[in-house]
Amino acid sequence: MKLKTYVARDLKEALAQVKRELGPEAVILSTQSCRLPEAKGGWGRRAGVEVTAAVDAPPLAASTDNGEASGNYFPLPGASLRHIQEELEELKGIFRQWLRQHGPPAWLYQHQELVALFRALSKAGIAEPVLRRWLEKVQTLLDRVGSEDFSLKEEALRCLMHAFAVVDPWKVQKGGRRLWTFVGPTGVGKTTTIAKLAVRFALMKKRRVGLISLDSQRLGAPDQLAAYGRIAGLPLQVVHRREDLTAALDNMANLELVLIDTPGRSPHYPALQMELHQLLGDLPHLEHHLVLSAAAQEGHLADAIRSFGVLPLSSCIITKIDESRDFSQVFNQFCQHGLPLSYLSMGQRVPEDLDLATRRLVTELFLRPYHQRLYPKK
Ligand SMILES: Nc1nc2c(ncn2[C@@H]2O[C@H](COP(=O)(O)OP(=O)(O)O)[C@@H](O)[C@H]2O)c(=O)[nH]1
Ligand SMILES: [Mg+2]
Repeated sequence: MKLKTYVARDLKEALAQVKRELGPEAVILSTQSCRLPEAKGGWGRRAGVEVTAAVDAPPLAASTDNGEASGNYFPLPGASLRHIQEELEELKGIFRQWLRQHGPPAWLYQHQELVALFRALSKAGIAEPVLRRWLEKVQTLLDRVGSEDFSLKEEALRCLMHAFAVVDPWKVQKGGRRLWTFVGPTGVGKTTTIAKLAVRFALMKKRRVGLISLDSQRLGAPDQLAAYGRIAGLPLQVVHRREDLTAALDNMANLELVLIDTPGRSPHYPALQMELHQLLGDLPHLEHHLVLSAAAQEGHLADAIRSFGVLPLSSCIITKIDESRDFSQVFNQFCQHGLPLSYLSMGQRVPEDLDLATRRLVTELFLRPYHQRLYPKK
């Protein structure tokens, strides 16, 4: 880390010095007013500003052997050097985290509203790669707009909103019937989400909806869906094998939307991929929606996306948002993965507690604790 203190007449001049010498990645550690030095030495009466800034030093030139490709600082001849290297990596991690949590880059200091947004993102738990990509977009935005007068904060938030994908599954396909399967771990809310969608599309949007349950392994599992089907007056078929599923889909050929419930499985279940493939693989016109709980750990989300990703996933539905205080894991995961979000479930009530995922809603959930400050009521 390179650390340096600059004294200038005002903040703008000091920041220009920082940027010139340390580059745009520099972070401001402190600013304070001071008296400017006089030409003949000593301190004069004129007020100035003292800025201390730091920048992450570039790695030392790597040695020619095994450390080079990975960007390691040292070669790895022995355990002690490896230990030092691990310590350095750890220190780098701590420094990066410090930067993410406390350090907007110097160039951002020209725009206090963006500094506030940077701090909110860091505190909300944004992942470092996501933050870095956002800063790149903001920098491009600033280069493009120059000194034009418009809401920088709104535009910078828009950059964040485009860091992940959303989709309205109904609108993806124009006309024709939709065959949606719901896959995911056990107990995440697949059947409940199907019930919410069934009631909405059948009773509120007056669409012709049918239900199929492949969830036949748990005792009483299809009963849950059957109960919702009865309330909404919808046809339900319970099937056990792929052949039965094809026949059931033929029987429902006149319906506009068929919602297919599947058995829940842990992403670590060894036979998961084979089972999914045998049951659903290559069946034409099926759109697979992965259902995941916001209360799950980030690693679990990543594992589920990977394991269920043997099917071509159309979207992900996030449930139990009401049970999770921190949306950053979901947010980071979907910024980095690219799988679009379609619906967000925030409670058990059928059909009320379900929303279409929009860019604004997802961003608001992520920045929930800073909502008042970032989205003041007009
Ligand atoms: N708090 C909360 N509970 C939910 C939500 N969605 C589903 N549940 C509950 O989670 C439990 C399991 O739901 P279920 O639909 O049977 O999960 P499945 O095994 O994936 O089909 C039930 O008690 C649901 O009421 C949600 O968004 N928030
Ligand atoms: Mg179920």
